[in-house]
Amino acid sequence: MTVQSGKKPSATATKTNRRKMTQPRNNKGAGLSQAQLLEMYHLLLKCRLVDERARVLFRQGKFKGNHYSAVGQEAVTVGTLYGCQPSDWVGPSHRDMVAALVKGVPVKLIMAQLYACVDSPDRGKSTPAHFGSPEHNIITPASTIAAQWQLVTGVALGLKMQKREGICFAYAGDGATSTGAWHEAVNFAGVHKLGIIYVIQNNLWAESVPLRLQTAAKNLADKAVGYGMPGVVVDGMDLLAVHKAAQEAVRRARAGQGPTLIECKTYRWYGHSEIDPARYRSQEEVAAWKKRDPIPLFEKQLAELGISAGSVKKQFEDEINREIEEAVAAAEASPYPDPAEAWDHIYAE
Ligand SMILES: Cc1ncc(C[n+]2csc(CCOP(=O)(O)OP(=O)(O)O)c2C)c(N)n1
Ligand SMILES: [Mg+2]
Repeated sequence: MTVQSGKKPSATATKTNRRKMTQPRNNKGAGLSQAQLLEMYHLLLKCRLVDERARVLFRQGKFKGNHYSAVGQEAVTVGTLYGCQPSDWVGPSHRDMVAALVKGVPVKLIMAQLYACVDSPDRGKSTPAHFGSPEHNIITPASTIAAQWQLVTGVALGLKMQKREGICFAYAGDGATSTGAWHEAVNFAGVHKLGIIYVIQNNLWAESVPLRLQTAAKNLADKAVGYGMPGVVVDGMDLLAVHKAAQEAVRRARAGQGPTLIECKTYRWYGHSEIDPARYRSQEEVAAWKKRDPIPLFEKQLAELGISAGSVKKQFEDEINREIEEAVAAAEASPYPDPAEAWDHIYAE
């Protein structure tokens, strides 16, 4: 059964209850304290600013390869990963470079990866979109769509067999759900009750393929029924709704009750990558989704909880931009690894 989650927040708080809610205790704040809500807001802004900067750097020719922007999808990343533990594992897709920020990775490492610097976690080996970091339990994205879910599922099986702490978060798009690898992974996790939160970022497009040519199913989360796990549909622009759905999935995973499939209805503002002008979709469609920008939506929710985002926004943006500037300067000053290193970490020694 698919559960619908993420209805729009109800009535605006009155002045009196707004004052009372400076430490939100009710359900509207998803059980989060004011400090936690502001931390989420900071992360939302950080994901946006780092991703936008990566787009500019790529177009300036500062790094090679490509960039797959997730601008517009930040509420999915922050909402699902906020509160994850260092022992948890993340399997991002090609679009989820900024997921690393929520896992606590400094911007400096991400820029080092984009520039293929000697100090990037993989020492310049992977394509820039494929950020992984063993130190942070982030699995380098597999280029083959949905193969990443098989890798994450394998990690979850390993954690279970070795009785190790931690759960896994796996990310993929709507297009990935049509591949055999996707179904094999989800089926296996259902059978073995693995601790995984599977997150589908349904942004309506897989490169130029629209969702209507991808599936006849009403909701992608309905596919969960076939694999014996809960399937949840959530408004992927609503940070608190995503977080609430994810927290229930996290609770199940930590309790050994198995995986959950969460479908987040979202949208990528830009083309599939920076070399895609996205002429296959209408300007009206893009404009309609931009109106549902997750950042102002969250600012409105904060206001309803008596928290003024406006009073901290500039300070947050300044802090983040400073970190970005330092990271870019470090990456530009850092050399490529020695070409002889290309053979390292390929064969067991
Ligand atoms: C098996 C396979 N087929 C095709 C590709 C090329 N490819 C890379 S991303 C992508 C689109 C994926 O769409 P979706 O899963 O919806 O994720 P999104 O890019 O929208 O985040 C394709 C076709 C690939 N990497 N692997
Ligand atoms: Mg897609």
